[in-house]
Amino acid sequence: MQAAIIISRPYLNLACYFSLRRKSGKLGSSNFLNQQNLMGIGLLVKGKWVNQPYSTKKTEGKFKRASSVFRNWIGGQSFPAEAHRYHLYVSYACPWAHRTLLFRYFKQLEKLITLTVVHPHMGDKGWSFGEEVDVVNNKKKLYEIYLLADPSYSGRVTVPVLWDKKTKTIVNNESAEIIRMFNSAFNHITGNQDDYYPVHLRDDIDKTNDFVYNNINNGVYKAGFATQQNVYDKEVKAVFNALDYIENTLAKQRYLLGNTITEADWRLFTTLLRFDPVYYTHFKCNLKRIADYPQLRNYLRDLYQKKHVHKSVNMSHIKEHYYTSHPHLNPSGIIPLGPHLDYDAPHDRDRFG
Ligand SMILES: N[C@@H](CCC(=O)N[C@@H](CS)C(=O)NCC(=O)O)C(=O)O
Repeated sequence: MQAAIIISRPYLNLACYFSLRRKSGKLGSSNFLNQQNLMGIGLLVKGKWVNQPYSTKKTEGKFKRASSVFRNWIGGQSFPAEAHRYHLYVSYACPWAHRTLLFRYFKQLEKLITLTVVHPHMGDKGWSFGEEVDVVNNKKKLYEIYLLADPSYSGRVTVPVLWDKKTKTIVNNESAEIIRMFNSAFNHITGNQDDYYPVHLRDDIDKTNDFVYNNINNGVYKAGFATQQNVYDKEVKAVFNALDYIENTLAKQRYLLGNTITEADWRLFTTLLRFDPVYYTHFKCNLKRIADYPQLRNYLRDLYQKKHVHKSVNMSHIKEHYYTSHPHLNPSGIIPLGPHLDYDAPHDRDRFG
């Protein structure tokens, strides 16, 4: 009976379902399953934290990601590229934040741009620093950093965040832009000229990014957070159509844009890495695993084995975050033990040179 309720109107009836279970004594009083956690993640409204999960009420069961709010650029007069001035807040779990971690390593910015990693569990009041000390602002929760930048901020409190220690504000909280800045803004300081967004490939990179973002990076979220069967069906099919398309491309060339590794590869990488351990089960993207695609599984290993990439990957954080932070998807909070993955296994991509 209760299962029928949850299947017919899953999201709206969660609170009701759990309150019935609690009254009937079937639900323990563990920290994980308390009422606040059932409310899920929240956001800031005019500077006040409001417990409010992503709602699909007005979007016919579809998950719509909000746009990032802080969109300043390093390199101009307000935010010049300077060593030791900027700080990055990330989660190891988040695929968007993961991009910025990768570029911080690739572009030798570790000594110039300091780092704070949030706790893997995103619970009541969103991301927190857990045991990690926020050495820059000495706060406990990420939303407090947003309030330092704008005391009346309204919006989601997301990672990554690029913080300016000098003016004490958020420069930018959009990963796609942060990696572009990291790609070139500090070149004159580091001497590192590696370019993941070369001028002659920009149009193609932008088109590929759009395709990968809509169908794969954000596609898995649209499938996983859908609250209507027809929406889920459509989104999952879009994910796998896109993966099939890329599988085809990668049968002919080493990387997405040919033989040059670009930003587009790294943006795809962070989703592929999480696919089999998380999205396949947690977001129900289970028509195939990446391990079932001969090109994609080798491509994933190829990228994983590039210099610095290991340092950016924390699989236990990834799994802990997803499986414990979305109680509407995984009410028990149990983290699956498998699958056993070996991204260090040999790959066949050298055949393209
Ligand atoms: N557009 C943003 C998206 C960042 C994002 O959604 N991050 C997630 C973690 S994977 C988050 O912090 N979510 C918290 C929330 O939405 O409340 C970017 O790419 O930087």
